[in-house]
Amino acid sequence: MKITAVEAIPFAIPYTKPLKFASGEVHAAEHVLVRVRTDDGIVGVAEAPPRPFTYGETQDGIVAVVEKVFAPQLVGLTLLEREVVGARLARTVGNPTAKAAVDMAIWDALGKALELPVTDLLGGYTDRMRVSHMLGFDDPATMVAEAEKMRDGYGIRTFKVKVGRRPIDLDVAVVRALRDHFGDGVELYVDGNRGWTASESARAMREMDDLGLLFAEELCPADDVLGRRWLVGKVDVPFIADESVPTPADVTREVLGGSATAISIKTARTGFTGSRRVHHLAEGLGLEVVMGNQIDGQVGTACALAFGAAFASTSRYAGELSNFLDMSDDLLTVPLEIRDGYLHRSSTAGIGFEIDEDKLTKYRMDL
Ligand code: MUC
Ligand code: MG
Repeated sequence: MKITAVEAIPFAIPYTKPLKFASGEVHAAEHVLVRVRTDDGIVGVAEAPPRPFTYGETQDGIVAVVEKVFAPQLVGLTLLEREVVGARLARTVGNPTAKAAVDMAIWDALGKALELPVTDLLGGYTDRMRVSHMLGFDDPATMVAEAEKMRDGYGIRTFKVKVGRRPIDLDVAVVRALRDHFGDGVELYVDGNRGWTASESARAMREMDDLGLLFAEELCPADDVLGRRWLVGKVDVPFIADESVPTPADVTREVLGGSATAISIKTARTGFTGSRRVHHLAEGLGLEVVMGNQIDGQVGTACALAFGAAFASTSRYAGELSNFLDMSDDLLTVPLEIRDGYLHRSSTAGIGFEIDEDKLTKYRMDL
């Protein structure tokens, strides 16, 4: 169970349909596959998605920090020393997705060593997650057509609508078109990625008052401290903090400061160890949580699914587990399959997927 190597492999897989939102857009999954090897021949795997517009990380930066900074500090530790791993990673500031991928690859290796699924090691609550699909910026008719395709093709009935554009009327028109088209047959919530001001957000939420929204997420910047607090006090649905809470300490600060009333848990940024801390913190504070998506491929989605299925509160609402549908290809030997609106978690050891080495060879960028 001793760690002998930590590798970072950059790869790129184009999206068939780019995702556009208020803080950026993504045209290709230019991610980093992290592999942890042990002296007994086990290989744990996870992926890090660089999101420069959210965390400042880049693909080259993730490869460098994993191979040059993290690997030398982790080689020689055992898979059971995960708190020591966490303490060593914490010596480096930032780099959330690089740290998360290392953490999850170690859990994957541990599950494989113990011959148990990571979901069962974490909490083993359920075998499935309901899926929510994220609708990126487009005109109302195109976004309705996209939602219809997801409902008809995969049974998905929960949609997170990207908002935060100007004029705000365009986004309001999209949400209204979705509600008009689907009636009460779908759940809708909105994510602004900090695109609006507090007062624009308040106006938009007022105009969408009759649309039965489930949540509102990061409508304006958390750094606009008083404006955000004012807004959250006015909104009568849970206000989800996402990119404003990359660590458990940020969750405490934002929630106690009145800037959030629910949390998006993203395994891509807090791994399994940090996400478990966020989950317990949310439970202690009495907050609802949603499993979020960092525009993950199938490796990252399998990680979010493995964690979400482990606990009651993380599997209560639909998790954002479908962005990979817009990728032209992926890395798994057995692709994830959304059926009747659900993803079933794997019951094999570890996180529960295998990498197709031919596909990795095709898409990796370092050979
Ligand atoms: C989301 O929930 O915000 C877009 C930007 C980001 O950081 O994550 C995605 C999805
Ligand atoms: Mg978000």
